[in-house]
Amino acid sequence: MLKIWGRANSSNVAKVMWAVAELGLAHQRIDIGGPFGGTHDPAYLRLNPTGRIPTIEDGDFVLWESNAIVRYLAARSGRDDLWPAALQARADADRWMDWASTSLAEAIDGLRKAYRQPVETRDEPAIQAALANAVAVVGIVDHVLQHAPFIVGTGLTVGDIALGPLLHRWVLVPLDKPHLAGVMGWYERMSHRPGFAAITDHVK
Ligand SMILES: N[C@@H](CCC(=O)N[C@@H](CS)C(=O)NCC(=O)O)C(=O)O
Repeated sequence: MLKIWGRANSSNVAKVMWAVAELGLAHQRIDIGGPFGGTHDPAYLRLNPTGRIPTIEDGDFVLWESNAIVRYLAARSGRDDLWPAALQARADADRWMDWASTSLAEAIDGLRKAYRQPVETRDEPAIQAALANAVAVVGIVDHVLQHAPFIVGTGLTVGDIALGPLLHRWVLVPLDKPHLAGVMGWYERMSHRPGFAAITDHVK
């Protein structure tokens, strides 16, 4: 059975869990990382020398890096709708995966670091700067999603899956933020998918 190493509240593990749900794959997830520890145990480092999560074991095959895992699982299931077969649609979806892991993750993580401080060390100008940056970055996806139901084409792709946990964190940000109609419409539509709804129960 497919083994998935990583705690459920990790945004990168959540991508894999959403993919597994969409694909209907039997799996076993093992809590590791964060408060569970274990990511620097020699046995885990033999699977994943970065000491990060997620990692999967598919028989003898081991893979780490969440985006690569999501693409592998889609291809393994022959789902060329999820990881599009058409070259340009595939490149488009891949691009959103890369962008999510770099620009979007950086903006959301920066914002979370700024506001999740004890009251006495909260730096309000820094929070507002991080918020303005995040609004600009999330605004890039919002612009696309104002005119399209999914980030690429007319169906769910690995691009949406990579964006999902981070846009969920954006929605949870408890600050006075502008209403981004494209992102909020997408979020509402995704929430009807059991695989996405399940990850939002864990990722906070
Ligand atoms: N680029 C990697 C990043 C992996 C990563 O940084 N994972 C975080 C959790 S989201 C981690 O391992 N944190 C340490 C921990 O949970 O102990 C991927 O996409 O898989």
